[in-house]
Amino acid sequence: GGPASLSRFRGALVGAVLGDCVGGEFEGAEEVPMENVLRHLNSLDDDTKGDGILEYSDDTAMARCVVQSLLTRAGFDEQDMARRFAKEYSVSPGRGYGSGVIQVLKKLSSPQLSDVFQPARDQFNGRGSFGNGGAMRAAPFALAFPDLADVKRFARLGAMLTHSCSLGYNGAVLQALAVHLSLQGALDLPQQFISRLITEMEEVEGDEATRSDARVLKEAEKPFCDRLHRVKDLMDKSKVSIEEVISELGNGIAALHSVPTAIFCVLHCLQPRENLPENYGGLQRTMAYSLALGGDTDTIACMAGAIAGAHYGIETIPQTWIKCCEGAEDADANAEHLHTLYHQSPQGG
Ligand code: F2R
Ligand code: MG
Ligand code: MG
Repeated sequence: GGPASLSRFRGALVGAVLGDCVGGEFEGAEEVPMENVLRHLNSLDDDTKGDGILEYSDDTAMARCVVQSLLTRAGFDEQDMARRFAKEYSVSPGRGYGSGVIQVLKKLSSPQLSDVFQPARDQFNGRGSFGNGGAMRAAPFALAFPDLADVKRFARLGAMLTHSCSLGYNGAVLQALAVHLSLQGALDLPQQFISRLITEMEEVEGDEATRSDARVLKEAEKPFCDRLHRVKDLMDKSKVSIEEVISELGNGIAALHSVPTAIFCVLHCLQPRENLPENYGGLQRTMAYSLALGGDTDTIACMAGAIAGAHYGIETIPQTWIKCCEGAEDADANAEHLHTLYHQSPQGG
């Protein structure tokens, strides 16, 4: 499809759910042989499996809240979104939430709460969370707002409801920017895509909060820009090992150690790769590769799935995979509503 086509919207939202559902199998695993990944993915083609057999986790649970809030309020409403996060957690607490964020979700359900951003600010002795929980649910912001400045602003605020450390919310901004650019067809020119992300993040990370958090956490002055430069260096190499990707970019629960990794997974899988099946399309390659990195596989595959889905479109996702994943059909329907909202905006064309 062309820029911001319905196919790309559906691919992005369904790709994210698929990543979460198929990635859950390996979350936390230190080493994941590709053989095991392919066995897991091949099992999705087994007709005897029930519908929605692979359950979604917190990644999708929170993304669904973001989508419902953006659609119901026809834009960003922090009170409404916070209420939905709290309600979702109270109804379904067993979705594998991070151990810190649970405190925020409990506080957000208090009727006495006047500032919905305060519980997030109180996390980790006032330093705020740098986990990837803001980034894992950031894709819908790119599907609701056609204007780049809005995508940045609302992805940041949406993440700040649970993640007040700049290394947490800036990861969400980067993820939303990657989906936004992919939706426009920017992955047709991978070098320009990564350069554009670096340019945007130079501006995003140019503030005092980023400088101060980076200093305290002993990271580079602009941590995400530094990682994106590493992505660029890895792209330029003819051969890259899994070990190298993990040591350069990470595969962990911090946004800094997972958002640039997800972006690399998408870029690396734009072309066929030696150890991936020849009959796989680009989105399937991206899923398999993300899982083979181990670590925070559900979240890395979820974020990579959104970016890749926005590039390849819904047609490249096997129906058998969609059927196996809880929430994938809902995501498909919601993508259509977001597409309408996006194109209703004056910038949406
Ligand atoms: N939590 C998981 N998976 C592991 C266990 C699953 C569950 N217990 C089960 O077995 O079912 N996955 C999900 O969590 C990640 C998103 O986490 P989020 O929302 O960012 O949570 P949190 O608690 O804010 O941060 C995660 C951890 O990061 C460390 N951390 C964050 N900020 C810190 C800081 N300023 N100082 C020190 N540590 C900090 C803490 O260890 C947090 O617990 C996704 O992977 C999702 O799939
Ligand atoms: Mg999860
Ligand atoms: Mg995870």
